[in-house]
Amino acid sequence: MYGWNGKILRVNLSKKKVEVEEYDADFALKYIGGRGFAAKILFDELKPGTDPLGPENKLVVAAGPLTGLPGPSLGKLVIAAKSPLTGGYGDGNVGTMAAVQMRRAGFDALVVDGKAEKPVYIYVEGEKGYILSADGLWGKTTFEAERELKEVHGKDVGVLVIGPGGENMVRYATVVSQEGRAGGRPGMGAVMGSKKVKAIVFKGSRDIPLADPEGYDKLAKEAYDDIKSRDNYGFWIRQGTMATIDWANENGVLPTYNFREGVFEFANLINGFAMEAAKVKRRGCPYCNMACGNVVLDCEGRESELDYENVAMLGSNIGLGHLGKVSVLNRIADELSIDTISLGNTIGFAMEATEKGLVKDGIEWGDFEKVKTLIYDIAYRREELGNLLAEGVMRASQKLGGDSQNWAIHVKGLEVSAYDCHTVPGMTLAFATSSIGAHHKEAWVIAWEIRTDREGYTEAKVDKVIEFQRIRGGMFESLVSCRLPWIELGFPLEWYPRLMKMATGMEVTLEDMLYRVADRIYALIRAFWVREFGQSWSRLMDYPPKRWFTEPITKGPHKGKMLDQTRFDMLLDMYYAKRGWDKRGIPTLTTFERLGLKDVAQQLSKTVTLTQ
Ligand code: PTT
Ligand code: SF4
Repeated sequence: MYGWNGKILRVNLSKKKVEVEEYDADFALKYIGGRGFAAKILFDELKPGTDPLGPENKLVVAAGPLTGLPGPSLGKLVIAAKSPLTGGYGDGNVGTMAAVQMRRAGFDALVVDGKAEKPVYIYVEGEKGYILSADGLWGKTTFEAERELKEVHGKDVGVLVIGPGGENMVRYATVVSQEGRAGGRPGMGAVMGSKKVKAIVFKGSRDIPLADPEGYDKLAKEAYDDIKSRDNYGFWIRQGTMATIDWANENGVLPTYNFREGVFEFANLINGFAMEAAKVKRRGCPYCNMACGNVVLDCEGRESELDYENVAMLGSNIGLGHLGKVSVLNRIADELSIDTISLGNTIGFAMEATEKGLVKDGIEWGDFEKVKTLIYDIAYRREELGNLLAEGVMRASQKLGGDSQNWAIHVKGLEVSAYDCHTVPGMTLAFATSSIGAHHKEAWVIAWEIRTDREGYTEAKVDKVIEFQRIRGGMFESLVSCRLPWIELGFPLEWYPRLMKMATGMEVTLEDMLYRVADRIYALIRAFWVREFGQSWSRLMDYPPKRWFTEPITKGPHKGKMLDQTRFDMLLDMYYAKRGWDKRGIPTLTTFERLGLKDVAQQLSKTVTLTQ
């Protein structure tokens, strides 16, 4: 094979065993890489009911056939496992040298199984893997640990690392790299911590075998030039995702005060221009020529890398209108390896619970000093409130009771990311049907929706959600490649099959990737969820937070508006029908067969009755 290395490294920590497994072209073409590989491995190898924080869960780090090649924004990987936050399939995407070095070390994926007796880190080099002692590293922040590992193994190694949040199994602990890249919102860092793995270090030295290396280089150069010639390139380089603060506020979708409102009175103090004033440098993922990591100095004089989601969730959503302070919270979250989205969502929830008297001596809106302490309490699971919030908003609301479940803003247990949906039914459907819980990474239809027909409940919106899920959740997550060149600068999708052809020698068309591979991955992930929840699975799992249906927005241009439950249900029915899923949201036998997943259907039918 070309493009793919054809090898997966398997590390069993309980047995202290490391093995190399080979896979063939059929597997590669059916699942491509990244999320496709991870979903297949987790469905096939995890028994239903596996404890996500137990040794039987598996952590999969997976790349795709283009990952690690010089070329537009190809330095990313997927990290996946059964999620301790949701109980379903979980994954995240990180841009990191670890992606490049894993591929250059000869592997397309790493699967970690079992649990170490004492803290360890996994070191991969020269087509081999080693389990090494993490004595002296455990307890350190992600920044400290990565620096120490680089001192030992060299500054060019790729490192995936957790901090105290992951070690203490905060259910939304993430995995961090390069002091400002993070991935795995649904608790992938907690899974690493449960296995006592502090870090995974990759060092590569070989070239990835390509079908046409010269042709590939020429094409990649043209692709880079195309990106640079795009109209929005200059502004993107200046603000990156931070420009979204103004856009979201102007359009009334900036999450504010625990998703009660869509506009924030201090938005101009945390927007892209405020960021530009504090910016000291720009960083990015490997091989990216539109690097968007905006590094600012926070108000403690330390560097912090900002993105829209971080700032919205730790800014407007918790009532904090001061970018320097938001930057401190963001940097601490990275040091401790806690997902900023779930963190800001959960803290916003705690502030509302305090306001409503459900939490005594809790925390007020915008109280920076108290939030800072609370983040450490969450990471170390100390104090009652810290420990409660470390469980995530779904479990916290179940424990607090009252009507708090109505304003616990999550889907399937994953906290909603930074878009208020009181007035955007299409984006609501996107959150509801995302394959890991409420994440915007798959169908970010909101900009299109606001531009076209904001409040309509239309078939066009269902089509758009599915189209974006195919492109973003299917193609980009399996390739594995950054989607921002396409979504932000209009870099055409047609480049990817061309690059694939040069790299792999295989003719994989866009149609194949979107209508076969992507749909297959969605059905497979859905099967994983349904198998886990068994008889208790129902379409209610795909319902968005109650707040958006029951409490209208009270401020801004959309004052008085909210969603309509009956019409949302109609959208959901339409979505299921178009996907070939039944009214419970379960793929039918015909759908599984059409996607080459007969074996999955057989497995799943042991748990639930499948319809024709
Ligand atoms: C992603 C989610 C996002 S999405 C953001 S900011 W965004 C938050 N970033 C966090 C962070 O930082 N630190 C932290 N402790 N927690 C964080 N949680 C949040 O995680 C990121 C970019 C961004 S910035 C986005 S949109 C795009 N995401 C991509 C994706 O998902 N897939 C893909 N093929 N390409 C993507 N390109 C863009 O990458 P999750 P990164 Mg991230 C510090 O992880 O779990 O997927 O959630 O990867 O390397 O940091 O790049 O406005
Ligand atoms: Fe990474 Fe940003 Fe480049 Fe995407 S555009 S690869 S997120 S630096």
